[in-house]
Amino acid sequence: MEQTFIIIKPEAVARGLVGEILKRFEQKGLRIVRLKMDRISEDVARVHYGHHADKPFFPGLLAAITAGPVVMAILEGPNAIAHVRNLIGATDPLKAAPGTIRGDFALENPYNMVHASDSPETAAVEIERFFGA
Ligand code: 3AN
Repeated sequence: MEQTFIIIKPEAVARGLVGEILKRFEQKGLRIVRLKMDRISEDVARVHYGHHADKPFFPGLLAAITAGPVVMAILEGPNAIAHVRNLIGATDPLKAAPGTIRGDFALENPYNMVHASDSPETAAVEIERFFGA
């Protein structure tokens, strides 16, 4: 069993896609083990996206993730990290295949609807960051 962490971003919450997105993870067979709605502060966003701090799109990324409430979850299942990355699709909505969440609902970055951990190491750090130990 593996756990991963996802954020349904403000643009997806604003468009009423929370149920649709959670449904896709559930119908795949992943189990929701924690779930909450919250806002991400700018300080936490700076840490969460720290690997992009030197990029020109960083201010826009911070603005997008702090723009409104998000829904965060811990999902569990065999190979949960890879399954969730497959379900959300490529980072760039233009390259995300139809049938994926980003491929079906997003047009351009930074508004790609969902964040998901990309490795066991980041999953552990992000679960701790947003849900505590
Ligand atoms: P992923 O979210 O697929 O793991 P990252 O970690 O490279 O991809 O990117 C984090 C977030 O930064 C993306 N979800 C997206 O919102 C934003 N982003 C990535 N690349 C760009 C870009 N070229 N322009 C604007 N925003 C971007």
